[in-house]
Amino acid sequence: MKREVNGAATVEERLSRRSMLRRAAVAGVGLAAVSTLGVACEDSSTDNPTSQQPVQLPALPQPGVPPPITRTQPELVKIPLEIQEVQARLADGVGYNYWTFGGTIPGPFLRVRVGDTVELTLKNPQASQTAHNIDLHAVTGPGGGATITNVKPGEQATFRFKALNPGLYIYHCATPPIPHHISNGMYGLILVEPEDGLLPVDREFYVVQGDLYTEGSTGAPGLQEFSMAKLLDEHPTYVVFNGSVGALTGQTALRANVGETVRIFFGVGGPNIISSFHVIGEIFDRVYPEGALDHPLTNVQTTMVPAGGSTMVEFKLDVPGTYLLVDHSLGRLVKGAVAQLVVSGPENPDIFSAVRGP
Ligand SMILES: [Cu+2]
Repeated sequence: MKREVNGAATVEERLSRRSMLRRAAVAGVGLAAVSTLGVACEDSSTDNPTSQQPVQLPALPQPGVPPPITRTQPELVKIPLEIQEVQARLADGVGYNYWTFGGTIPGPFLRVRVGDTVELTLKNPQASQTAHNIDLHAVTGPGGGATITNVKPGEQATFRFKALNPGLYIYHCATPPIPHHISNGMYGLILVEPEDGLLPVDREFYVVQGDLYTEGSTGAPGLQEFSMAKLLDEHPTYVVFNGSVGALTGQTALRANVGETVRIFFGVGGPNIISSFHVIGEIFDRVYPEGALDHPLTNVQTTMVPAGGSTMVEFKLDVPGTYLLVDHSLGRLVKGAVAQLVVSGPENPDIFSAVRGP
């Protein structure tokens, strides 16, 4: 009996060592995120029963941010939203069957004004595999709209709500099993602007964190299946900004110039993981905690964002270079939780300069 136990332990140790090595390889790439971020795919065929050949799938497009609202009176705002279930890139060599609002993760940035009546139509195309709905946290009413918008493939539904409370709110699918729908990409942000609008800034960015659970381990190649067991254990395979590893890096990095003030609308779709949101090399001049727009904090390093919650941060850019947006639970960097903000412009040696390098 002892031999068997020891034998089993040895195999387990060996598998665990391999897994750690693979993760370390991935971590190396993660830490080199400034240049080439991506989860490297090491061949895991020897120890991973779900191992497959790498797949090269296109990345999902990135959603934009509509301009600030300039009108001073409430309106009826009609929002058509179509669900899209799409196969796309999760990481280098890794694919996933995403479920989305409008074909992007996060879904479209919805921007209305307090007092507006919103008429939202949710359409689920015939080609979909499953039913969906939408729960917007900006809604006052049962299910946040989910009870009215349950749409099977080929159906559509419309409901109206009055935006009573200004703030930055998550919306998500609430069809059971809800965390599966959220994990697959069904979340986004709706901004309800206060009557006087927001402070003017030079640029606005839209970033939402989410956690994914796949049968294969982090970086295991191929089209990966969803793992309910890992979701229930709250052991994500990936923690990402905007749907996939490296979605906001390289060609699709956030970009701004020295001297500009930027705003990041940041949400956590989850379904499980809370974010310690931080920008390496910057200090948030203003943080609007939990998406409450009334009373900003000033001079904040890291702000906590709950699952199903948001924050809005603003800061002025003084020094050029590449800044990393991270969840400061930094193990998640290895799982994809990093984006780049590339700042161009003249050096500012009064604020930052090397005196003597290595
Ligand atoms: Cu759904």
